[in-house]
Amino acid sequence: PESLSEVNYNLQNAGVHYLVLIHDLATYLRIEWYLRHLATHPRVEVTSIGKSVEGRNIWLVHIMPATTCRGGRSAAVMPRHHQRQKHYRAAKARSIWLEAGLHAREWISVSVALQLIHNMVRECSVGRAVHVYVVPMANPDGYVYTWTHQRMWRKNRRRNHGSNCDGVDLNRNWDFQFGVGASSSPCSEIYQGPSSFSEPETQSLRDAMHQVNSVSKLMLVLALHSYGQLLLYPFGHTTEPAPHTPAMRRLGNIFAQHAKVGSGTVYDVMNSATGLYFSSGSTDDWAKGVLNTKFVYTLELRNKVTFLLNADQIFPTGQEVW
Ligand code: 0X9
Ligand code: ZN
Repeated sequence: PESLSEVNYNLQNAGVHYLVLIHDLATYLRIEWYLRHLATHPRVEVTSIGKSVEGRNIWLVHIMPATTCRGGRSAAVMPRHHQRQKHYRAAKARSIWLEAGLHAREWISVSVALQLIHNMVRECSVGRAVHVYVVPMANPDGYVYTWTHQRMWRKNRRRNHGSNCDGVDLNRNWDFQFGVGASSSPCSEIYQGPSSFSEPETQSLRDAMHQVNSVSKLMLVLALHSYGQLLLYPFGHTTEPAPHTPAMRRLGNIFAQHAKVGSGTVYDVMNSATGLYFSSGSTDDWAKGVLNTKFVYTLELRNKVTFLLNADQIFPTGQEVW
């Protein structure tokens, strides 16, 4: 996208007639195609953790520790997850969980997750001793709907029983302080659903996170959202400090400093109830309150005024998070 105007200019200058057939290739199908391609990499496993309301797969990308990785693709015989764990470490392995695209219209979060995956797979220096798990598109039905019907759709695509309004806010549907900072009205943008974990998307995420946490302890859970340039730490239902708040603040400030130095983008590091608004039933609060994960954040990406970013913002946003 950053060279689009230059390409247009050069084609016009050279008198070349051209026709734009596809305005943006970053569609749902294109992303699935990329994930299928990614699965052929020796350090990567791509699995479906479940299906959405409309039956789409929810993909989980597992990037294995890079302990024997020396760059390139030479490590073609690198053993898979279970074999690998016993030969490289006696202690329990550790892991990181990244979630993106839980809110349909927050496209930049999906793009950033894909960039992070790409960089991690390419660079051996990262993830030497940790398993990295990424769900790049946690709400595929909503994502597709924002391309085909309504750009500003937020929720999943549940047809709510007894209502003309569709969708459940998947970041209000988790079973931690369920219903405290959310709406019980199906027409609300922050509709919590009929009960906690009523939705297949949140059920799949919950089960996969439990599973990962039991095999390799989750040290960091990071939920990518937009917008606002905020790094939020739990909880959302209270301004009372969650466990490990000083540590979360310290690490959060390191992130913010580096983002600022790298690209000048200012991220504020705050408690989510203070920094944004009161809300509950979210991924981050569940990870902190139920899994007791030490480092938990919601990262509200660029920018500070709108969900709609110019295409030339995609790459630099990924870079500053990387
Ligand atoms: O409201 C949300 O779900 C998140 N903001 S967004 O604009 N992306 O919708 C913030 C969630 C922060 N975390 C908690 N409140 N637990
Ligand atoms: Zn969001």
